Amino acid sequence: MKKSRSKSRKVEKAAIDPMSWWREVRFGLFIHWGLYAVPAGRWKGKPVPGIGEWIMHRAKIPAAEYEKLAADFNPTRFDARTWVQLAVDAGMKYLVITSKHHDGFAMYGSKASPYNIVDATPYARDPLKELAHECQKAGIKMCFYYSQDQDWHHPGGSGNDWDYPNRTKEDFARYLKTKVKPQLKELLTEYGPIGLIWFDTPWWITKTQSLDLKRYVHRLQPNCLVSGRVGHDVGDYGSFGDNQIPVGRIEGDWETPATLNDTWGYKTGDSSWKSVEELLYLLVDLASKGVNYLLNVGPTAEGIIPAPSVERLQTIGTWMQRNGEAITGTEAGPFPYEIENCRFTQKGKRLYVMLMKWPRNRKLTLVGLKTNVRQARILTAPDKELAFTQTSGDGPMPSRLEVKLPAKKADPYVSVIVLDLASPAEIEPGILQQPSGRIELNAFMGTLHPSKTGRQIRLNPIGATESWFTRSNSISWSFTVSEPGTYRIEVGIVRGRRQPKWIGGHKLTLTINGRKATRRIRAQAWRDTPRAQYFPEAITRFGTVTFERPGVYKAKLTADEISPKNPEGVLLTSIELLPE
Ligand code: JFZ
Repeated sequence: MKKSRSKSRKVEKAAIDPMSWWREVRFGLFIHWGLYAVPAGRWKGKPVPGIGEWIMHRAKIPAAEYEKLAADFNPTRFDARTWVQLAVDAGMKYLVITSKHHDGFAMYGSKASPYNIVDATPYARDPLKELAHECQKAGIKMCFYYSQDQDWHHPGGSGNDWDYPNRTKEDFARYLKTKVKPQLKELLTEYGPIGLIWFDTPWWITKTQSLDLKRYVHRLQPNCLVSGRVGHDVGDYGSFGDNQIPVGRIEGDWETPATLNDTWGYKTGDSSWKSVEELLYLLVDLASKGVNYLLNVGPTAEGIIPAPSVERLQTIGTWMQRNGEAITGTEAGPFPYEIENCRFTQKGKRLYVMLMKWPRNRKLTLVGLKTNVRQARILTAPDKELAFTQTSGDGPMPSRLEVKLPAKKADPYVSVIVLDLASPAEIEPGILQQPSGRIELNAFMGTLHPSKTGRQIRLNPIGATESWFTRSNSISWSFTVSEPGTYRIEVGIVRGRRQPKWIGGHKLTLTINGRKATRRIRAQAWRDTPRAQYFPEAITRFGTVTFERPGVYKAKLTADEISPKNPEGVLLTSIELLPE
């Protein structure tokens, strides 16, 4: 997978690693709140498609018209303590709120621009000051989202081509100097200690300007982190795309921003709320991969967080109060790949096994864990030891652990089994056949064979292939079969970040155990993964393969034709071999 991006920043004054709190917390509250909550997804009586905070852009509303919304923005029902308590009760340890989104409106009392909630609205109070105070009292980190690049109200900001079609690079540099840096200085000198600045959409900004902003933030508050979207990979940690989730454990420090429905800013019409199961599954999935989960709410123009958001966060909080030990302060699990129905985190010699569904056979079966288990318990029933058997690996048969489980699942949503080990978990290397018989050839577990010239196959941040545009690139695997037999072959191709919807069309050839199968990539079925809602993975069936005996086998995937319609090339996540 992509090499670590977290560069340990040499900060003379900071005695501790500024990243340490961030790695500890794992779970934060994102808040998108601004003038866009007033129209709430409708303009001139008509619904405006897309995410709510983009209404000015989607409806091409002139800045002179949009700014009149300020006169109607009076969130009298806002209560900072209520919002912060919601985060605390949900087990969230940092709060990131929009101080200025792309519409250019500052949600705090800014002297650098009169276009702000204190000077331009009847509310005339500074909600971020009140939130900062409540966060400090509650002991959670106050953080600010700041759109450093897009600013649809400023002639120098990017993104508003309908009012400012002739904006130049010099205008943009002036915008950074006269609005962005003065506002960052206000946010970093008037609101107490700030955990991080969440920059966004680095479209126009140059690498020099990104580095300058990062250094500016660190000069004002050496321990304040800078998100990956400051641009040009110079952030203190990596930011995935919205709702983007890696396909396996990932090196370095990464965060996934995610919505509870399909919008960040409030929209009256968006009721596509995710279920608590989905949200908890994402929490444990991301924690198992060492990724922070920044989950968003979009408050109304009155200052109220919508009830469906509150209900979900409260239910997550109940789960966190019982099981949070498996999330907060843990590291990514020891398995580099996803295991069906299980996600893992670890802390020293303690391994947390998080079960999405309670096994019908009342057994937790794991293969590949080399380390001896000393004790097995249910996290929420620590006094009751669970019986287990453990066998070491022998040739093509990997080590195997079986833990006997009670009939009743430990939690209505995700149950946590604690394994206390003789030493920190050690995993058998390579691709192992799972207890269900499934063998998964993940792209990030394969060997890439880049072409000698031209664009070369590589892994993208989520661990799928990208930049695979020519036939001279390929990928191969070596894997262990424990159970001889015949297996269905399913190739998974995911939607790319720059594609409005999933695109197939490639013609690929798989050579496995001496047989070749060539297929045109199309969506014969869809994989059920945590990524599916936003990044669907289509399955193309490549027939079957038979293994006569246990042992190590090889596979290679080559491209005969690559569809030019796909701007990111062949986006392979994995090939699954499933028992017939
Ligand atoms: C950006 C904003 O435009 C949006 O309004 C919201 O604030 C979100 C959290 O961030 O949207 C993005 C930015 C980057 C990607 C996708 C949406 N990306 O990299 O795929």
